Parts: sequence; structure tokens; C-alpha cells
Amino acid sequence: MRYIAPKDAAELDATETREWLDSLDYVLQSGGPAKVARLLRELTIHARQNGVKLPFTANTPYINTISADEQVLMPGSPDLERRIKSLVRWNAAAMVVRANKAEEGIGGHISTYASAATLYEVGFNHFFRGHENGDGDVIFFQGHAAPGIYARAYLEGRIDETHLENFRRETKAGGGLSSYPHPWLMPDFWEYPTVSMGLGPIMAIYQARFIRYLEDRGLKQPSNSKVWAFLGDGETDEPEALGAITLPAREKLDNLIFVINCNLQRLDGPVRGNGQIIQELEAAFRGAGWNVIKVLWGREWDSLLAKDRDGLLVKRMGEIVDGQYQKYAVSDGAYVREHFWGVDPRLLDMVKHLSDDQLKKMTLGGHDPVKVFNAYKAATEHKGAPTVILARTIKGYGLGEAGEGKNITHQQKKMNEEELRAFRTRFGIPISDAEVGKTPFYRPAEDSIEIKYMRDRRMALAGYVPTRKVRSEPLKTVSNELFEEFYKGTEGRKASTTMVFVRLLSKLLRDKELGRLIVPIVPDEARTFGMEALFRAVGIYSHAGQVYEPVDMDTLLYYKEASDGQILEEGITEAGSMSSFVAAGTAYATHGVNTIPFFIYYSMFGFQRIGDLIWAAGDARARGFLLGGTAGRTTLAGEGLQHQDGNSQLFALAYPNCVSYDPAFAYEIAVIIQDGIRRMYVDQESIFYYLTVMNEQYAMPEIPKGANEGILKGMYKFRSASKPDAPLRAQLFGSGAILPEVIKAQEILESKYNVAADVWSVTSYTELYREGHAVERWNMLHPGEQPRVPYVTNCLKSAPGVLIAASDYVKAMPDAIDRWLPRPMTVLGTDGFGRSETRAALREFFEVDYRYVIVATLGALARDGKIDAAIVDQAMKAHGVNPEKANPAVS
Ligand SMILES: Cc1ncc(C[n+]2csc(CCOP(=O)(O)OP(=O)(O)O)c2C)c(N)n1
Ligand SMILES: [Mg+2]
Repeated sequence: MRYIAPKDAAELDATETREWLDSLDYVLQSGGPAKVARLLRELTIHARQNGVKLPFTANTPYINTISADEQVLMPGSPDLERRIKSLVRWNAAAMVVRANKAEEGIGGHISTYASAATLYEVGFNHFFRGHENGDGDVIFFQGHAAPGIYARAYLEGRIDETHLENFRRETKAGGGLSSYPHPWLMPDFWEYPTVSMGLGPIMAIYQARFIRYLEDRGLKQPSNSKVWAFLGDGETDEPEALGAITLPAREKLDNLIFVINCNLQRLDGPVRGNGQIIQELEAAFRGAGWNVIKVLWGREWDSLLAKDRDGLLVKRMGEIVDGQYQKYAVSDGAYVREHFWGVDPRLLDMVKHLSDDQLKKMTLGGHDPVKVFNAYKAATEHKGAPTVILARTIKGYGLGEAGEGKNITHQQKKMNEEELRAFRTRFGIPISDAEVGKTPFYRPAEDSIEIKYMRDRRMALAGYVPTRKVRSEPLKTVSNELFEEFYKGTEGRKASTTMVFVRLLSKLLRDKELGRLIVPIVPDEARTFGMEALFRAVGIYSHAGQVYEPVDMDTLLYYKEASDGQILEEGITEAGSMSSFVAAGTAYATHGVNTIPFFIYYSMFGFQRIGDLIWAAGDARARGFLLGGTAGRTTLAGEGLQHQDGNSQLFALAYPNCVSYDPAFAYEIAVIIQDGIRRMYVDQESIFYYLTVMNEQYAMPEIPKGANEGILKGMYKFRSASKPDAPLRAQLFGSGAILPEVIKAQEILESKYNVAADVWSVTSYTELYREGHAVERWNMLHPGEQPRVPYVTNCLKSAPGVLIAASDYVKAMPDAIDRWLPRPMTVLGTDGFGRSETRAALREFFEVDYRYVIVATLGALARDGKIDAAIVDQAMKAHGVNPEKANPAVS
């Protein structure tokens, strides 16, 4: 065999590669791309059959997905659009710089919008559709890019200088601007909150699916509207950001577009210094079935890539890690020539006609409007799958010395005069040297071509975005009929509050007026809650219908999927279900449809697990009902520490517009839900509800006369003592499934210990707490007036005896109303980790069963000197209560 010197081997390799490439080019020219693709597929199969191991890759080369020859020209006026973009850039930066001039800077971000400006402006000028024609796009703006969105609204004349001046000063007269997108704070402007990173993307996914749901169910005219989610590349590390990306591919949601601003940086530094975030994301999204469009290089690169016959440049582009790319971004052209191009004389040769300055100025894809336009166009036209656009940019683009590409850029809030001057010059803002140090806002005259152009474009695209508007008509009334059955009780038959809720939900679903608006949402727990009858009755939503024969087809309650199905059976994702809740609960505004979501889940996996999404629902003014099922630390038997919830009511207290209840009886649930629908959908209050429902069964009593108001306010007297004149008196408070324990204690206290006790059902410590504090605050501010009295004080003003409270939640709940009670209260609650045990054993362990209510009552009477302590000891013995038992709160 002839010896081949290494140099000759390399030459042979090169020749061989050349020949293959030439043949491919020939096929490409004669047969087109489809033919090339077929040939490559066949070659791959052939190679595999012959034992060639091809490494797996979900990646494409590190170049633009849309090649230069596939590109179309951009409509409109590129020059004008560039000028407008510069004006937006200036005002966005000026707003943040001004807000931080004072000693007490109040923050804001310049660099995020600076890198994303082109991504937004191309959208505003050509794609984002407003709502004025009935439907429009739903856009999730990246939270930290808010300054740019305000700056544009200012140029459009939608907000004025006072607003910009009061950025992050929301209590100022004349109106301020919220730091980030918050519909709660700017209800006419922002539609969805996004700034807690990861929540925007997951809410966008479920929003896109919910639009399909509305269309498939005939609640909304089919439209071509899109859901856009703008996010940061660093943000994709949040589990919520990528955790649900298989759903839109599976459901073929081509109405969904993600735009990921890949500036390769997050807050502290590079997103993947030693790797490539864009390639990582491409693989994840392609693997999930998305249409991926990479927008990496600007037009200046096209001619170089066209010359790259041997693929040297593409190879070089693909081998640089992000940390190094970031270094190029902050270096001069000479450095780039030496380190990027200089590794191969052939590469150096490709750019010898370019000066260092020209090399430095070669733009990236995400800063080139033509590239971005083409990507958006392809995304909006793509059928059968969602699209993600991975746009490469530089963080702090245009800031130069003030932070462009630097690790500190995210935190950059100030610019000195020199930096401002450079920024002004770079973007051609007509502000003089003398003025620039004052960072004035700049808006061209009303009749300038820039303002006119912006407005014309928005009018052509059906109005300004973002704009939030309530587009539905309020419901007229809520019929009493639906709820009356529950007022009567179950006449001795046992039922759980969960069963009651499911029965009520079934009735609502059948109702002529409300039925179609109800959206049951469940994360794979319908059978747990006894809801399987609904599968058959209203169907499980599936755009594809049901393309298989369900195994239980011959049963009455078979698993029925249908394209007009009503239940959103989300699978095991509380985060996804909550995102559906946000979509359904805000449709009264976004889509003009009064859908009423009922999301039922394991109560422990709600506030505790997805509390931030619930917070976002509150911010978004979502309406509807959250149902914490299998609730209570001791009511859910067997499941143990991670399932038994004694916390969620406490968490709910801190959500300002969440109205929460721990109801015990059927009629309480009926009263609360009826009033809830009225408040949210007739009176249009921006609130939502949280109800815990349990699986313990007991007879449901009839509603006591006049109880409605108390049920809603948080407490009412359920049963009075039968001997009110007895010398020993007590007031017993019970909630939820613990109320029957309290009622049992009342009976024994009366019959065995001669203690006459009134029993109160406390449906909501949270409502009592809020009302008490509201009253106290009013009294503080009106010292000269007749003080008002909290509702709870009023209830108990002439109630004699000791006070005892028991619930299945932490003791902090009853403690929350302590200050408005006439005397100190003894509190029984379930602080501590749960246990797997029977219900009775759990209530003994946590000291919340009837025996502890008895002991607590007698103990309090003994402390008051009303009975002898020996009686308490005897009672403990009689009821098997061990005083030396370990404290469950810490064991
Ligand atoms: C859940 C959450 N954690 C942390 C933050 C704080 N934070 C705000 S912006 C940011 C970095 C963002 O980086 P990236 O997503 O890449 O966006 P960029 O600004 O680079 O476009 C961080 C950590 C937040 N807003 N939300
Ligand atoms: Mg980033």
C-alpha cells in the first residue's frame, strides 16, 4: 500500500469533500431543495444499513435558518422605522436614567430593551395585531423590556411625559408607570404579567391552547390571531419556561410564537459561557416538535457565507462558545480579525477587503430588521406547529462604553454625560450637546412623518398594543334555582363537600345560561374527586376529537374526548392547569367571553407549589374558582406528610384579591359560589375565589335562617346552646371538616359537663381578618368619630363564656382574629408535618378532635376559676388524652 503523507491525506480529503459538494450543488440547481433532502435521507439510511454510526444531533448549523435567497424584501420604510426605533431607544434609556438621577435611584433596566428593540419594533410595525377588529394578538412582553414599550406608547401619544417622568413612581399625581407589566396596576394597558421569569412562556402556551378551545367550542369566531411570548435566554432556565413545550407541538398550535432574545447574557454574566445556549434551545425545541427559526447573522454576513464554499466559516461560527462570542462583542475589529478569523488563512482572506471598523460593525440577526421581518413572516405563515425564533443580539446594544455586552450591563441604570452623548450621536437623536446631559425626553412634532408613520402602521394593524380592555358584557343575574337544592341539606344522607361541589358543578354545566361558560380544569385528579361522570356528560376537550376506541367504551362513564369537550383535563401539571385558569379567567377581557373556570386540584399542590402563578392570576385580574380538594391536615387520611394540607388557607390570606373559604356544609358552598359568580361576573369585581373541599362524608344540615350574610362575611352562629342560662358557658368555633367535631363536643359538653356552648361556623378567618383590619384602620384615621366595630366583635359582643377554636389549618388562622375578640381564645390547629394515618388517629395526633375541644373548653373554664382543675384531669382520663404527649407541631 502506498504511504500517504499526512499533508496529502488532508488534500485528498479536501478533494473528496469538494466533489461531494459539487454533486450536491448540481442536484440543488437541477432538482431543488426537496430533491437534495430526499437524497440526503436516502444516503443516511444507506449509511446506517452499512454500519455507519451517525451521531445523534437535533441541531442545524450555526447559521440563519432562512437563507439569504429565501428572504423577501421588507415592506414599508426601513429608514423611517430605523429612526423611530432610535427614538424609542432614546426615550427608554432616558426614562431609566432620569429615574436614577436622584440619590435614591429606583431602578429600571436599559440593557434588556436595548438588545430587543428590533425584535419589538418589527413586531409593532408589521405583525402585532390590535384588538379593534374583534380579535387580535395576545402578547407576553418580556418584563424587563417594559421601558421600551412605554417609550413607544409615549411616541404614539398614548401616555405623556408625566408618565415617563413617574416611571416606577406609581403613587405620583398625574399617574405613574409600573416597573413591569402589571394589569393590576395599569388595567388599561398591560394584559398579562410576565416579570416573574418563566411564567410568561407557560401562560402563553396555555393561552394559545385556550384560544383553540374557545374556537372549537363555538365561543369565539375562528381567527388568525397569534400568541407571542417574548423571553430572555437566561429565562429559559426556569422550569416553567421549557417545562410545557411539548404541549403546543402535540396540539399543533401554529397560533403560538416564542421569540427568545438570545443576547447570551443573563443578570450575572453569560448564560452558557462554555456552551451555546442557542444550540441547546434549538435541540430542545426541535426535539419537542417546534418549528425553529434561528436568526443569528445580519445581512453583512450574507456575502461572506455565499463565498464560504468549503464550509469553513460555518464551521468556525459553530465552534465558538458563547463566552467567547461575548468577548468579541466588547472587543475592537482588530481583536475579532485576529481571534475569530485569524485561525485559518483562508478565513482571513475572506475578510481582507473589510476594515477593522467594518468587521466590528457586522450586525447580528436580532439587530437586523430584514432578518427579523423574514423570521416573523415565516413564523406567522407556518402551519401545523408552533414556532420559536432564536434571535441573536447583544445585551445593552448601542450603549457602548456604558455597558454594551459587558457582564455588568443588566444592572446599568445610569449613564454619564459622555456616554449619553455617544448614545445620542449613534442613534441620531436631535438633542444638542448642551441639552444632552439633562437627558430630556424627545418626541417629534405631532405632524412629523415619524409619528404619522407609527400611527398609520398601528391603524393598519387594528389598534395599539398593548391595550387591555374588558370586552365582555356583564352577566345579568345568577339564578337562585341552581343553588336552592343545597340549602335544604341531605336529610341525613352522608356526603362530602367535594361531592357537593361536583354536584353543583354538574348543575351549573347543565344550566341554559351559564352552562357553556363553565370551564372545569383538572390535573389528572377527576376520579379522585368523583368527577368522572362529567367525562361522559360534557366531554374532555381535545382538538383532535377521539381517534381511538376507549377501553371503557361500553360503560356509562367512558373516557370521552371530543373536539367540543368542555373539561380541560390537563394531565399532571398544576402549573399548566393554573395557566389555563389564567387564560379562562381573563377571557372576559382578552376575548370578550365570560368563561368561568373551576380548577380543582390536591390542595397541597396549589398555593404551596404554584403560588407564583396564582399571584400572577391575581395581577392579571383573573376571575374564577380555585378548589383545593382532599384538603385538611387530618381530613385526608393515609396520604401523609407531603399531601396533607394545613397551610393553604394561610397562604391564601396573603393574596390580596383572593377570597378564601373553608366551608363545612353544602349550603355554605352554594351560598359562596352563587355570591362569587355574582360578584365576579355580574358586578365585575376583579377577585377570584379559593375554597377548600374535603372528602369526609357526613350529613349536610339545612341552612339556619339568616345565615347567608354570615357565611359570606366569615362566621355565623350555627347552633345555640340549648340551656343558655347554664352557669358554665362557651363559644366554640369550628371550620370545614372539623366543624362536626366541634358540634359533637358541644353535645358532650352539655350532656356530661353542664357546659352550655354555642357553635359558630367560621367559614373564613381571612375575611374576618381583612374586615377587622379595615375597620381598625378607619378608626385610626377618624379619631373624632364614633368608632366602627369589626364584624367579629359584633358577633360576640354578648356571647358569654370561654372561647375555643378548632380547624384543620395552622393555629395562625384563628389567631388572626384574636385582637377583636372579647376575651382570649384557646386555639386548636394542625401545625406540623402530616402523617399517614386514619382520620381519627390524625385528629388525635394533631389534637383537633372533639375530645380536645372538650378538654380545651374545660381547661379554659378551670383557668377562669369556673370549675376545678380536677375536672379537666378527669375529662382527660375519660377521653384518653395524655397530657405528656409530644407536641405535634414540632415532631
Ligand atoms: C423568577 C425570577 N427570578 C429572578 C428574577 C430576577 N431577574 C430579572 S432579569 C434577570 C436576568 C434576565 O436574563 P435574561 O432572561 O437572559 O433576559 P435579558 O435581560 O438578558 O434579555 C434576573 C435574574 C426574576 N425577575 N424572576
Ligand atoms: Mg439574556
